[in-house]
Amino acid sequence: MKLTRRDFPQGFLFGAATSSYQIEGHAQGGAGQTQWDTFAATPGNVVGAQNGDRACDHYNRMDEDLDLLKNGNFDVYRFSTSWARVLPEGRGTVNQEGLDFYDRLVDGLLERGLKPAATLYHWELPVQLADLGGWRNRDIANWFADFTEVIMGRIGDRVWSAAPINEPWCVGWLSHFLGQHAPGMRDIRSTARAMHHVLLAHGRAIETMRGLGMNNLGAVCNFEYATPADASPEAAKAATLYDGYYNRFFLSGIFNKSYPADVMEGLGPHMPENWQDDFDVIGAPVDWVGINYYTRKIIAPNDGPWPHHNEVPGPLPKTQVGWEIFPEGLYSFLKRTHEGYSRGLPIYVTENGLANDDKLVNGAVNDRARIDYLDAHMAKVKQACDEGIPVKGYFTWSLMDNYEWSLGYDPRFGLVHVDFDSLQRTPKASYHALAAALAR
Ligand code: IFM
Repeated sequence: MKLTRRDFPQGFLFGAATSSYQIEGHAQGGAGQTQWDTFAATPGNVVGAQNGDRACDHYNRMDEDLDLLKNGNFDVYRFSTSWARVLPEGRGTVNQEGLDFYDRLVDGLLERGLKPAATLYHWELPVQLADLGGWRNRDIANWFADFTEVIMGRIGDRVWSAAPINEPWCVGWLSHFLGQHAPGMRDIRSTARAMHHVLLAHGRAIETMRGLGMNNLGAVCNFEYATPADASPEAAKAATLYDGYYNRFFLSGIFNKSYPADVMEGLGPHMPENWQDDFDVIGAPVDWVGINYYTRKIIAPNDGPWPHHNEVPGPLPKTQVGWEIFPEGLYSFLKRTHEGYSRGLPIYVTENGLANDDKLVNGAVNDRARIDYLDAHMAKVKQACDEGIPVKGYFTWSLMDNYEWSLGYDPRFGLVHVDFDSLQRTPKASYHALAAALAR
C-alpha cells in the first residue's frame, strides 16, 4: 500500500466492516424470518434467489473471523446486530441464544484488543413487523427503540461505539422507491414515510441508548456523488436533486432539523401527518457521523414524473458491479459533512471498498485492483486529515466476501476470500498489504 498507519494522525483508527445477514447464516440459532428472506424467495428479486441462510457461516466460525481481524492489525470491527435474531418476531419473546451470540462476539473482540463498533440495524426487518407496514408505519420508531433496549441492555456496557441504522437511504429510497431491496416497493408515498420514519427510529434509538448511559453514539449514512450529465442548467438541477434525496436529506434531518426544500417538492405531499414535529427526536445529539462511500453517478434530466431524472453510464473505470471509481467524491463528502452539518464532530469513513471478480489461484488471490482502490481512497482521507477535517477512522468494506443482497454471492467485496461451498477463508493480497500497512 502507498500509505501506512504512520501517515495518519496519532490515534487514527482502522477497521473492517460486515453486517449480520450478509455473513452470519441466518437460518441458524433461532433467528426469525426477515423481509430479506421473503424478498429473496420471490422470483426476480435476487440473482439465483440466493439468501442469507448460510452466508459465510460466521455464526459458527466467529473465532476464526475475529482472529482474521486481529492478525490484520485492525483496531476496530464494525458489525451489526440482527433484529430478527434477537427478537424473532420483532417484538416480545427474546431469543436468548441470539443475545448470547452477540455477547460472545463483543467479548471475543475485547479479548483480542479490538474495539467493538455496533450497528443496530442493517436491514433484516422481522416479517411480523413488515406485515404491519414495516418502515411505513410510524410505530416502527418505538418498536426499534424497544429492540435497542434489549440488545444494548446486553452488550451496550462493552461496545466502543454504536449507530442505530446502516444507510437510511437504502432503507427509505432504495427499498421503497427503486424497489431494489426488501420490501421491493416502488411507491412515492411509501418512500416519503419510510424516509421519515427511519430517521425517527434513529432518534428514538439514540435517546434509548443515552438512557442506558451509553456514549460514542453516531449516525451512518451512505453517500453518492452526483455529476450532471452535461453543462445544461437542467442537468445541474437534476444532479442537485439526486444529491438532495440521496445525501442532504439525512444529514439535514439529523444535524439541521429540517429537510431540503428541493426534496420536499416531491416528497412533501406524501409525508406522514405532523412530520415537522419530529425533529427534536430526529436531531437528538450524536457524537460522530459515519460516511459510507463507494462511487458517483452521472445524472441526466428527463420528462418523466418527479424526480425527472435518470442515471447514465459514466466514462471512469468501473468495479465488478459497474460502479465508477471516483475517490474525489469521498474527499468532497468529508469536507461538506464537516462544514455544513457535523461541524467539528469526529467523522469516520464507516465503509469503503470495491467488488472485484477475485479468483483463488493456487491458494492465493491477487486482487491488485482492491489495493489500488484502497490506496486512492485512503489518500483522499489523508488529504482531509491534513486540511484539519476531523476524520478519525477508516473502515474497509468488507472483512470477507459475503451476501451482496440482490446481487447474491457473485460480487466479492472482501479482503478475505470465501469459498461459498467449503466456506474456507483465504486472505487476499489486499488483506496482507493492509495488514503490513497497519502494523504498529
Ligand atoms: O454490502 C453493502 C452493505 O451491506 C452496505 N453498504 C454497501 C455495501 C456494498 O454494496
